[in-house]
Amino acid sequence: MSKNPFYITTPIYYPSDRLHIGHAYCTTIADSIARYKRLAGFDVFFLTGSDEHGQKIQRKAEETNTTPLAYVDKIVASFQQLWEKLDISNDDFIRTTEKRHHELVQAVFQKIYDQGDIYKAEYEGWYCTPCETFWMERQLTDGKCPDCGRPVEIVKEESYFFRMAKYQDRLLKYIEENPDFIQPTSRRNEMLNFIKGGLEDLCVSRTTFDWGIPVPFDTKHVVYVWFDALTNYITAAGYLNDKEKFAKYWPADIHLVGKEIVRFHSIIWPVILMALGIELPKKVYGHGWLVVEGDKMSKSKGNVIDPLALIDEFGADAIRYFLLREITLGLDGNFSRDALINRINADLANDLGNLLHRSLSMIGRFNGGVIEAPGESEAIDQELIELAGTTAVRYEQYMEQQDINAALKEVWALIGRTNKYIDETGPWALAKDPAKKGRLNTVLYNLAEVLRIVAILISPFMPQTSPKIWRQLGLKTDFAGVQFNEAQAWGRLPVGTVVAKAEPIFPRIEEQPDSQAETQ
Ligand code: ME8
Repeated sequence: MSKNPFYITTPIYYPSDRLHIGHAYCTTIADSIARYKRLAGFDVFFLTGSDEHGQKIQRKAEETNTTPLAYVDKIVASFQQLWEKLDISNDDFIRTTEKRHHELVQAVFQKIYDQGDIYKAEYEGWYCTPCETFWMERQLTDGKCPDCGRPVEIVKEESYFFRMAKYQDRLLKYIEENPDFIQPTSRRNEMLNFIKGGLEDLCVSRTTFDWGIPVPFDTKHVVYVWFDALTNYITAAGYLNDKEKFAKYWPADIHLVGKEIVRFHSIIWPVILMALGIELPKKVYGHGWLVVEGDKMSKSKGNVIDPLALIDEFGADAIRYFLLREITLGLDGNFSRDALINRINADLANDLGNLLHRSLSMIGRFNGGVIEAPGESEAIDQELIELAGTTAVRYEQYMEQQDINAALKEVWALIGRTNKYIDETGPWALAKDPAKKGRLNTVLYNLAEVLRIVAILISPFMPQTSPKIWRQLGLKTDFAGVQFNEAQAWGRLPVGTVVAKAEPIFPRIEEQPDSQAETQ
């Protein structure tokens, strides 16, 4: 039976600088959704990449006396290194400087021009280079970019324009008829208001610099970097080049992006697709921003958090867990070292780590490491088994709505309940009484079984931890082949399994909350 396809993307990040924890946040969310979907049996295509053209990159290269390509090559290598260390399971990495993309952008631009939706005129207005965005005088805030607050510069040049205004009514109707298209709802409302304010035709070429894809029929122009960048999503899906792949994966299921670029993805991108006669993506999800100790990250403030340093210090899974658990998707969230350490100690070392350690130690001590067949059962066991069942059901519902935070809370509620189950059933007391052997076996089996289920449920978030738990439980199957439905069925743990010696999976971090070790 062929699997259902699922296509998810992150923004393609600018290689103007190394990536920070905010980029790692977005990519971790997308990776967790992709991993969950694979676990649930989907044929997943997960794409990330780099957005390498434009004035901002050209200027950065000039400042460092290198060519733009040499400049981005180096930074893109650091992206790839970061994704590897963070255990990101992307299926493709697209660079907009690749031939496959260059050719596709030219073909798309030509097609839209040929059908009369791109025309030549003169652009006179403002441009924010850091955001690579055109603004009209009336849109500026105190003469500055309304998105980032930085100075804008005047641009006056011959340009090609894309007839966005023509598509305004169709776009509005589409958004109104598809309430899921822009999420969360707050972003959807913003976009609806923006469109109702009137769409202007968009300037889609530049002539005052050359680091971009030349307009095929007028090569003194380069294609506007956002037009070029957005198209990456169809390049990688095989548009015009791989019919079968494109038919399978397009339309994308989710474009996950930061809230500041929802506008590009839910207005400019759909109109490009409408002009091409291609279906629109199913969902554009705008996640919130990560701030650091309450402040926006910026180089000038010196508070930019390097994810590589954090991974080296705490491990990828701890960082992934923190980002996913601490911040509710769609809302802004705070990154602080203290909060990170608290989460590692409380949730990972204490709750999860102790559950594993206590359970395996008891199976070792009382049953020689063998998971015996359960004996007598009591109401408290039934309650635990039911909770494991409802946890998997709710988890699935939350993950289908991309509510990762809520899914994690469910898993931790099960972990918390199971730790309490140990205290309430008191296996150490049962072990002293030979008449209670059957009861002891039931409790120990249930503990191991909850851990088996937990290992599956946390695997999209903590891909290195799950196989460790699996191995410690003595399970012989390869964790990579596990499917989500195995977490929904109680009693899959084979009787007779011999557990390994308990090894701590998350050691406690002993650091005073006020100490400031280097993470910058
Ligand atoms: O906008 N908190 O690239 P970019 C959370 N090239 N997420 C953050 C963040 C923060 N503080 N800072 C950045 C671009 N991000 C374009 C995209 S797509 C066709 C082109 C994440 O390098 C967030 O997902 O500026 C945001 O949308 C993205 O990085 C912007 O990355």
